[in-house]
Amino acid sequence: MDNDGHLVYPGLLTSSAQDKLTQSLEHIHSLDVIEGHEPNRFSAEYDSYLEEIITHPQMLDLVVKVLGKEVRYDHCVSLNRPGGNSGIGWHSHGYAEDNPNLGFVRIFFYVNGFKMDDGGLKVVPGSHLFRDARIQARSDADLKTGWMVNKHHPITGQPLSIDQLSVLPGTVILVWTHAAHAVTPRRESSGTRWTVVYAYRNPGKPSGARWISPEYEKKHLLDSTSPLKDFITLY
Ligand SMILES: O=C(O)CCC(=O)C(=O)O
Ligand SMILES: [Fe+2]
Repeated sequence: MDNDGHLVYPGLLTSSAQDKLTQSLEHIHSLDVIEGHEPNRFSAEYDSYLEEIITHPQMLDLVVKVLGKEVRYDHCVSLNRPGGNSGIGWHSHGYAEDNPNLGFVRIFFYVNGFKMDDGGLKVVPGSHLFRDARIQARSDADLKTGWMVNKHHPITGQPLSIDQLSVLPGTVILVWTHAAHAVTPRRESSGTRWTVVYAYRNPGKPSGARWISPEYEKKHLLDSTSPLKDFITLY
């Protein structure tokens, strides 16, 4: 995770979790968009199964392994991509550029997986180490001749390169928020790629992506009997 900027757990989600997640994501997809309360951006507030995952013991165990004990929940966004979806160009996200001790991790649940040329995630190993919140390019060629030019992996010394992933259904992928990433278009003939992302961070700086409604913020996600309550403050 720290060398590459991402970590893939192939087929980690059980088939029952995959089924429930698909139902939840179909539900989110079917809801009307209300200005300021877009269901896809506030997915956990619209679906109790998606909400339960924020504090699932295995999820928090994973988050604590990556970020340490001081963690905050940041957002839960559905990233469903129907056939014909255009994907997204190269970009990174920002958080605490001036303090490498503050981490921000995105945990993607690729419920029905993807192929590299069909709604597939692309990454640049080592790119997260530059902590650059402004990486942007429309194509692989633009990234190679632009941001990547003359850059080497700060740990291995190798020239940076693009990794095109293909993953099984039920795959979970962790990505440090500053990593360069992009998504290939979904083929017209393919069904919807069902995906949800959970983001967590170390507290210390304001987060630009913190899609939590003021009402939801008042809700106690960990009940008073949870052993995790003593060391995790989710908000
Ligand atoms: O849809 C995806 O696979 C990734 C979307 C993305 O770039 C993000 O959520 O940060
Ligand atoms: Fe992104």
